[in-house]
Amino acid sequence: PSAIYLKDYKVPPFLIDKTELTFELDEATTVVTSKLHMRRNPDSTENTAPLVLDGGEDVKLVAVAMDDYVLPSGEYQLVDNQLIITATADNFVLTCETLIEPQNNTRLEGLYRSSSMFCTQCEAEGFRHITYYLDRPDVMSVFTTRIIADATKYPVMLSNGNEISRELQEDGKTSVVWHDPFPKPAYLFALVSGNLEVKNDTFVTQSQREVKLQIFTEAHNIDKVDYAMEALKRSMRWDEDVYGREYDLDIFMIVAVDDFNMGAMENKGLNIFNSSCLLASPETTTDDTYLRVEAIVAHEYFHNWSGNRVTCRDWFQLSLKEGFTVFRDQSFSADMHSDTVKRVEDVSFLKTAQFAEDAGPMAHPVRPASFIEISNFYTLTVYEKGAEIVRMIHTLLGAENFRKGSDLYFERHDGQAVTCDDFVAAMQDASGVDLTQFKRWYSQAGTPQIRVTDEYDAQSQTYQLTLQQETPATPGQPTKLPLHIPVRLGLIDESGNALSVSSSGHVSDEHLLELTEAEQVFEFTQVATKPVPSLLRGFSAPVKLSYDYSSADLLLLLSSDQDGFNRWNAGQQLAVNELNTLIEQAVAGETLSLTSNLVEGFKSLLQDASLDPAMVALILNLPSQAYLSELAQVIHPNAIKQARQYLKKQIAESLQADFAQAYQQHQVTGQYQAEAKDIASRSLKNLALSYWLESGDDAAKQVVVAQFESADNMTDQFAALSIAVHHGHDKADDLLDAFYQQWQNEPLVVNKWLMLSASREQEDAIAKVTALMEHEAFDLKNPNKVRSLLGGFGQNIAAFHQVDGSGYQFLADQILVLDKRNPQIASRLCTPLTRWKKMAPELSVKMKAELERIMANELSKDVYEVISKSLA
Ligand code: B3K
Ligand code: ZN
Repeated sequence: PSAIYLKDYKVPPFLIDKTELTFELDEATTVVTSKLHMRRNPDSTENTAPLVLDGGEDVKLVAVAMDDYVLPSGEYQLVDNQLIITATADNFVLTCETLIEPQNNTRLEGLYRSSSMFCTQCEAEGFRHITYYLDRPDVMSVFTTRIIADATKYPVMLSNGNEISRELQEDGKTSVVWHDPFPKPAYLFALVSGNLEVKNDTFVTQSQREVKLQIFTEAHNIDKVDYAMEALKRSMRWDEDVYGREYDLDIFMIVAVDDFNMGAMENKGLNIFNSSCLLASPETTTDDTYLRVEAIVAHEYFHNWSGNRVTCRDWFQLSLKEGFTVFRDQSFSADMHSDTVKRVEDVSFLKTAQFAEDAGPMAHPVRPASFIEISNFYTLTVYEKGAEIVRMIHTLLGAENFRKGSDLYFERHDGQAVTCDDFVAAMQDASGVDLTQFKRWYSQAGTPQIRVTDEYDAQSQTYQLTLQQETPATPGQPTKLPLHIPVRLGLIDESGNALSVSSSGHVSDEHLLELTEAEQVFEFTQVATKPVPSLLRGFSAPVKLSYDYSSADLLLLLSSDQDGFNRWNAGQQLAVNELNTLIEQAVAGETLSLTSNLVEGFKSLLQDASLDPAMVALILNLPSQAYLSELAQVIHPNAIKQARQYLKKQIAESLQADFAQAYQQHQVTGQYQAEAKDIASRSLKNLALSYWLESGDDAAKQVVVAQFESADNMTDQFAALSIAVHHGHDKADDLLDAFYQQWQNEPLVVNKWLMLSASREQEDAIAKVTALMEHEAFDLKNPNKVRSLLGGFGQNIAAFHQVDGSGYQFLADQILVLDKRNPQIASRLCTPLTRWKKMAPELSVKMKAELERIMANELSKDVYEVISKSLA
């Protein structure tokens, strides 16, 4: 397999003005007929280039004709899944008939079967598995789609746009035609057909147009779509209010499918969702999942403008739509719930997972310069770091100018396929803010590090901050240039009061510094007393910032900073410092002992009634195994685990009474609601319960069982179960069994059970996971189940990191099996193994050996790219 490069981009030599498709649906063999109204692209210099259409090894060409002239086999070639026609006119209609096999499509790209229905997934390059096409996002076409099927089996037949006809044919089949007036690239094409139930609603847009809203599921799930429907309406309203964006078709449809490689897909007018990201009910869905459903419904809806009306020129520009849309959905969720809680959760995820990616062998810029398989680049870097870039633009421009910029972007590029540069240019042109240097964020990989030192002069009441930035080398990028980094900060005095100080003639208790040099000094005057700096408020840039805080400084920030995000961050830093000391002790084989006053800090948090319980829970939740691994120079998984367990126990024992009390205090009464206030109480209550049980109090044991048995919602029931499983409750086995018995007919709940069971630390964990793969609840064909079971196993530190390498071997075996069925899923499973260089030496060699074993096989492009780059 070979790489393709951004620098080689050329405009397409041909365009497709209209695309007419006919699907004669059949499980075994579906006939696809396409009529492509094509012409040479006047903007291309390659005016004698042959016509090259993309296909797939699973597409069988039956016939091809040009303007009704059926091409004999000598007048076209099939090479490497491409259809090549040398002699073409300037304008012509190309007709192709192809055969595809939906029921044998295990990659879940193109047209495939999911339980009883037909559905599609075409992003990024899935359309070529349906028929030969110019399968690239800068070829935008107006689609008309005819679906012919047996309506007794498949009464619902959907595609993009509006339904324009439905008729019964002479042969007894039904023929339905859909027309989408908005030109779109093939990756936004969708088709769904099945025996589905529908929930209907309407939305009246700001210009008073009535839009029909429909959510389709299989019959047994239709009672779980109310929350998604409400979330959709909130998203539609929010996009009008905040971005001035109105929905443009008369109908908007969402379909839930059980087998889906990712979360969801923003096909024009017909979003397709993984059922795990759409369905919700209090009894079966946890708070986290409720929020996720809302965020993903919003995300896919927002793509209608940021992605569909304005799309990407090429796949290197993926973050143009993904980074921007993630920023939009994050802002939406913040507005619906708590701004600070949302920011903490997003940053925590970024620092754990995206920072690890940016420091690993697959590190790449937000706008990658090359790839072997684009599916591998739907990454945390493109999505989450991409969103941070847009957020920094928002910070640098201010809300008002940012809105002017987004208005200009949508107006200037409506109906076009554009680049990240076009996005930045609109922001710059609308605001007058120079973003030239800022654009380096798109092309430089790696997490920048900022070192901060300070100096206070009491006499002149001046305070100086020196900021140095450096971005580490990443694969293919040995040296880096300084970035344009917004650093939001405030200064506080020793009692925790905000200091109003002057910087560049501007007096305020908060300032925005713009770091653009490798080293820069910022001066503040009128600083009455030696301050403690509260740096990078709200995490104003995706960087690793270090400043030599004392424990006392951190406790002060934790208790008094005006910025809620930085209070959390100070708490995290205190815990990280303590844990790192414990990890060192564990690695050295010493007896563990605490060195800081973290416990006292936590005690006052628990007793501070003025705080949002959600924030208290977030702060008391110890830094994860994964985050500590990201921070480590060399990862010692067992030492990290030991350190976390020890610290948790110390805190639990010291504050036993406080946790017992917090548990009682934060009970939620009344009907279940997925709203910030209740979610906050449940999160603190359940966190308190986990500490309380860890403290060894027998009363807590009974409370765990009682909560499991009496809970009227999945959040509380599953929290009780997880606590029992992870804290060695003697009833853990019974509860796991009871849970399965209760929920065996709810696949999404069973998936949670699979994940929890696989993550349970036991002597014979690998055998247990192997047995689960044979369990009736497991199905290798279903991506959600694979993710649950193998994802859970990845969190099972003792099992996955067995010193004999058997955990790695087990995962490698599964990757090899899955690669034959579904390369995208196989490739994603490789991630834990790619971290081998950072592992403790005895583990590192074992991991590497498994990578080499995988590499010795015939691999998909997807897995090949990840494994070969990891070994490089
Ligand atoms: N755009 C899709 C992702 C497509 C998956 C590619 N393999 C979902 C989203 O980001 O909205
Ligand atoms: Zn997206």
